[in-house]
Amino acid sequence: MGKIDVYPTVAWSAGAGCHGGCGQKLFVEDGKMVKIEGDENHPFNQGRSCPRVLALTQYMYHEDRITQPMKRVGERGSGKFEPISWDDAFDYCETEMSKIKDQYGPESIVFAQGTGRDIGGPISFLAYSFGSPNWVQLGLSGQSCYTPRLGAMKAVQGDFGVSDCSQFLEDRYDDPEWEVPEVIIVWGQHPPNGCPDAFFGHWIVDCMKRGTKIISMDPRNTWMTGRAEHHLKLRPGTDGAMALGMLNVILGEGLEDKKFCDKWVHGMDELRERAAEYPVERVAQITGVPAEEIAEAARFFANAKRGSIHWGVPIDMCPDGTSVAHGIICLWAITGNIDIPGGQVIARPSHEVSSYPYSTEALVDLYGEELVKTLTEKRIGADAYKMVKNFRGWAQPDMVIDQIMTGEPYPIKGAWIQTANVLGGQAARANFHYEALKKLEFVAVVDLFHNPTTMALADIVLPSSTFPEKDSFRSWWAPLSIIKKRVQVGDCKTDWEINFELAKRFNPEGTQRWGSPMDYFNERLAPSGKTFEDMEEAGGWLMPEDGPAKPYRRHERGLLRQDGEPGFNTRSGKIEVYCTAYEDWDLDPLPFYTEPPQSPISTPELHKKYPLIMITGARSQLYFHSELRGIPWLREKEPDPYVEVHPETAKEYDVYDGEWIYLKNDLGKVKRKVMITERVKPTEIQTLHGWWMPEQEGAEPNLFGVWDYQINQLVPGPQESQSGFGGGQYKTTLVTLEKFEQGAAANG
Ligand SMILES: Nc1nc2c(c(=O)[nH]1)N[C@H]1C(S)=C(S)[C@@H](COP(=O)(O)OP(=O)(O)OC[C@H]3O[C@@H](n4cnc5c(=O)[nH]c(N)nc54)[C@H](O)[C@@H]3O)O[C@H]1N2
Ligand SMILES: Nc1nc2c(c(=O)[nH]1)N[C@H]1C(S)=C(S)[C@@H](COP(=O)(O)OP(=O)(O)OC[C@H]3O[C@@H](n4cnc5c(=O)[nH]c(N)nc54)[C@H](O)[C@@H]3O)O[C@H]1N2
Ligand SMILES: [Mo]
Repeated sequence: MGKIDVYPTVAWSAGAGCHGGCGQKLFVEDGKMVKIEGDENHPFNQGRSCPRVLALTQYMYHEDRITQPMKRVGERGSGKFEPISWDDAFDYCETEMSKIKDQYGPESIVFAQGTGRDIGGPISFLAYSFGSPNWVQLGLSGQSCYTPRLGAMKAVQGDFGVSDCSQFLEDRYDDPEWEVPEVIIVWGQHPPNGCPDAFFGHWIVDCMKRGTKIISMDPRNTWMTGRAEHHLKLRPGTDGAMALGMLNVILGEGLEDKKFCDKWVHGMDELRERAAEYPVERVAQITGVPAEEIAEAARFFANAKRGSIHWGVPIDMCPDGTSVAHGIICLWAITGNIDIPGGQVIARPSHEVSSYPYSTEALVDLYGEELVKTLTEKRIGADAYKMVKNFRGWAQPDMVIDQIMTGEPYPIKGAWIQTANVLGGQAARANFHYEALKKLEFVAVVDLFHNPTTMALADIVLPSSTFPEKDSFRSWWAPLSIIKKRVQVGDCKTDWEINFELAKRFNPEGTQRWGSPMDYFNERLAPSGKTFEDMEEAGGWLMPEDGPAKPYRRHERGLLRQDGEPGFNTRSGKIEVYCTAYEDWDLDPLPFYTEPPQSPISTPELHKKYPLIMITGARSQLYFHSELRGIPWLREKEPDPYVEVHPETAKEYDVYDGEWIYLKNDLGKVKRKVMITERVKPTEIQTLHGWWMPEQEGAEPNLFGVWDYQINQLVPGPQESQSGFGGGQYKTTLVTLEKFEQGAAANG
């Protein structure tokens, strides 16, 4: 046995999936990772880890891992690929992409990513170097993952905000400045299972141990809801009405923080009028939660000295998700719970360093106003939606796929897909995406494994790396951390390395001031006064120092605005519950409620035919979206795609626990295994998304069984939100349940 070295790093991106940022210890022997453990010295996770990280060695050294560039040699979809050198791979991509650029213009290639991780930096770098404005989370209907909430926060309060679990303070729970929130509303998030958006789920549990009481807003029963003071089991997709009902109670009973509102809130009268349209009785009818429970929860929150709201992706997935988020922001704003200990803490990245641009301002900062402006003019969706144009440099996903299909107003001929399994999990209307993407002349996919997307579409697959194999850095809120390469697997390259090499070849003006990824890292890290190397010497991470990135009461101290005046970073300097930015973007400046496009109320006929409301994608600890189904330790614990069915419903449909059945609607049918449980209501079912079977045949038509198991075949689109953000019917699709013998085989 050789010597085992232990190195600290941070988990971000491939391996565990995750947006996290957990400190990890890598155990390396003779250049090979042999074990991984949570780093007890890291303030983010304080030694804790998740099953996905613990199984990392099985992932890194998996026999299916792609470790060389693979060029397609048979028909598309035939599964025939041959290894080629990196030089040949880059030449091939350059040639094919240049052909499309010369004939149709650079905007004719879309640059598609999946969820956050650390892909935003490298992929926008390549897109902007190539000259395409069409950077997109392809298939994510309504761009419904955090973008609606981020956009609403930026517009309404000028800054992002998160539940204060002491994460911005070096000594965490022991820091004398921190106070434990009296109450946290956990709204459409399940902390033990998913750590979304730079938030370590267990922080909520840490707060509970220190006295925090919970209000749970979740249609299902979960570990969390069982420990909540109030559990409001609302009908999926009705969160907008719930927020307005709670505002109605708080304002109606005078429970708002009047001093704070007088000084810091813009538009109280208008909000009062709007909330008056949502008396609890009306909201009870919409949400299915008894009026008195809603009123009690609203009082419980408003009467607490310190409260915050920790929220999740179902809010984005409501129709008009930006407006739902707006309503929820109003709740923490009018109760004066912002920028105080134990409240909603303003989230700025540590040392104001951001690794990738997540707002238009950040894009301009990186690539210059001229380039961003020129590209935005052609960005798909920017004309149709002012919020899409002005908030974030991403194209509108529903419009992108429609445009690929129609070629209007200009043709899309190629796709660069990196860190996304579009067909296997991300896209609603999965079959439509398949059909449209098949039309493309060139598709490159950068991934670590084959999956339905690589198999069906890729002309070339470029192998990327896991976090122990890469240099990168992470700055999403706190701490600012570096990710340091410790091992190499095969010929894999990091996303940064791949995109830099190609970007150099396309090289338009303005994006090539960096010679190497490390130059870019160091430029981005500069506001911290440290280089990548300095950071490494300093232990790998930095917590925020006094200034805009460190709580509390920054609005009073003039730390949030460019002009240095006290106030919030909005036009009026106040939190705009009546939102003037929304007014500019032709949106309702006040929160409102939209009924889901398919529901017992909006489509009663369809509901008769398909009486079950299907919630999809409540996160599993063991998987990350469509990833990790081939990892033995994880698959053993959750071997099959289950559907949660209430005992009464099981009785009604005459199905038993463990029975394979179809979930079905007008769009198709999908196989599931029944799990009888009181986790769900009789009117609802829940099933995990992203299922395909890596052990099955990959070549078409089977595509790893994706058409048997991919639930997004039943999820319709496109979204119908005012802002272009929000919606996507991932949590509100109507279906029925069918026994195998009643129907023919599943799709395809
Ligand atoms: N029905 C339903 N569908 C959903 C959802 C739902 O709740 N219900 N949720 C939606 C949401 S919120 C999201 S964000 C999307 C997520 O959709 P995706 O982000 O597309 O989901 P993943 O399955 O994680 O696919 C990522 C792919 O990238 C690869 N990968 C992982 N890390 C890296 C890396 O560092 N570099 C490279 N090059 N490749 C990497 C993985 O192997 C995998 O094939 O799914 C959406 N789909
Ligand atoms: N292990 C693991 N962690 C992950 C991921 C993963 O795939 N695996 N994915 C990551 C990504 S990209 C994301 S976006 C996040 C998502 O994670 P979360 O934001 O937590 O979202 P979900 O898991 O979809 O749903 C959370 C809870 O909301 C409830 N819910 C469903 N519909 C509704 C509704 O309409 N209203 C309300 N109020 N509640 C509802 C569900 O029952 C569930 O218990 O997790 C991230 N973290
Ligand atoms: Mo997401």
